Amino acid sequence: TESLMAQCKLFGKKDLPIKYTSLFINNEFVPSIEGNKFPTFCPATGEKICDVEEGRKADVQKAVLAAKQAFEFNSVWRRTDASQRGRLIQKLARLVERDSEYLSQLETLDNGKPLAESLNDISDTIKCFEYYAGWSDKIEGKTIPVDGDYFAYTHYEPIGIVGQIIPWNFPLLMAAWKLAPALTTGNVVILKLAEQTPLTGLYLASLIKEAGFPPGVVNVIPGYGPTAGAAISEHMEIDKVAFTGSTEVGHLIMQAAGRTNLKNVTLEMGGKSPNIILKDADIDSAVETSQATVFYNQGEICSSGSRTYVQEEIYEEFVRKSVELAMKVKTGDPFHPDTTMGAQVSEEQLMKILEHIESGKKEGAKLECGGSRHGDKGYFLQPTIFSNVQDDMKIAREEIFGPVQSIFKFKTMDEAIERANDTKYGLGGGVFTRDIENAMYVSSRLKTGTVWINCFDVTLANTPFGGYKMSGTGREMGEEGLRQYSEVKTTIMKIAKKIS
Ligand code: TXE
Repeated sequence: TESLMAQCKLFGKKDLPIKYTSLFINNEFVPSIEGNKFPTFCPATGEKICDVEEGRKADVQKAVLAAKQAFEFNSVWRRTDASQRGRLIQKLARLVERDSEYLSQLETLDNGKPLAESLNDISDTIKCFEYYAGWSDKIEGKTIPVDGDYFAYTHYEPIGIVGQIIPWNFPLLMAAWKLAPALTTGNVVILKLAEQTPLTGLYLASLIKEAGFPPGVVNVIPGYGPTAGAAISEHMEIDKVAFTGSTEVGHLIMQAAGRTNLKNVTLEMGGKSPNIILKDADIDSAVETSQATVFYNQGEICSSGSRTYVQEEIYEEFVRKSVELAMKVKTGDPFHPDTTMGAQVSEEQLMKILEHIESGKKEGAKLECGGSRHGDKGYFLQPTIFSNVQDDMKIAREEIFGPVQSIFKFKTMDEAIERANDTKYGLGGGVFTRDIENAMYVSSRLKTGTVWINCFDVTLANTPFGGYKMSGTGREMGEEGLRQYSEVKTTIMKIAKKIS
């Protein structure tokens, strides 16, 4: 807390040094080719922090050339032992740890989330690098007992040049989720940062160089989606694109891959995750966790449990307790240690959330608390709760991506399951109950990539994460995450007179 107190004094001051604002190509920080720059803003004040070099198509091309060279046969990277790749990633984890105080401040400045949450992100970032570092020399193929005089085996090879496009809600952590599995499997990367939050990713680039990765292995491009992002997804020499962001842009990325070189695509997109509270649940814990999943990170979480389904017997009590709890949220200065909710990332996101709130009111949901902006500067919102939400309302169907809890009432478990699955999304889902049979019954019927039982939004480096339906394709994290960055090669060799 003492260190947090010291850090909170920084708020509003412009003395947090911003060290890196240019593109990172071939282990050098370089200006953009066309000389464009774009501003990045502090969401807590609405003020500009600094200008950043804006990467476009020509810069992506330059990064591809660097990556291509780094991936040539006999390059330093291709000749690096798997265990050494792991050591480099471990080193990167240690450097992030060394600079975690600075990185957390920079994240809070650029993204608007409370400092304690930025520190959590940094800790998860370190765990992600550590976890994948350990895999580097443990990714094993098979020998396969085939018929005839043949010897057959498989092994995993890197896919090659990988484009990665990340969002702004967990800027550093999303970079780690993308980089760690790609690097442990030996790929080379072009990482496009979100235009709203380029600063921590650029700082990370400097740590990548310091850790000792060879030039061209990781290239980092700050820039916009329709220019830099599209240049990646359309590039004929990029072998794979991994994306986290809106479902709308996910469509564009898959189309771009389809139009061009059919590059391998993994997508992690939006959600409208159901959270089912059965009447026998530990109600206080269910209230607290259900709220945390929609208020944490200002509600800017793809797997947020944004549809809270509560069984009718406990509905009134659940709503009342949720409102009481929301009253305790401390919104404001994200550098202040008491703050539990920071600012939305941008004015655009703030406006989008306010529009959703208006539509909820208009369509007849009951606004229990919040519903407006908080304060007169920055992009803050009051924590908001709607009850009596109906399944056909806009706030029940579309991703809000803000601190808005929608509480629905249901009668039977089967009804709740059916309504929970009635969505185009399928990222996360949850159930709160003390009955193990009901927990397993619901869990097996939710059409979602992850199900949480008596918890929500627990995401770990070791467990796969991703979506069913229009929430995604492919998985990140865990052993599954490695497969998304590997080609499996089968080798079949003729041998003389095979015996058993
Ligand atoms: O997302 P975009 P936005 C959801 C959330 C949010 C909504 C819109 O509901 O309110 O999406 O947010 C890059 N080709 N999520 O507009 O545009 C862009 O530069 C290639 C959920 O910020 O999808 C950024 O790097 N790339 C989500 C990244 O895509 C393109 C996190 C995400 O931005 C591109 C963020 C293009 N044509 C938003 N256009 C999650 N799943 O966690 C944009 N980009």
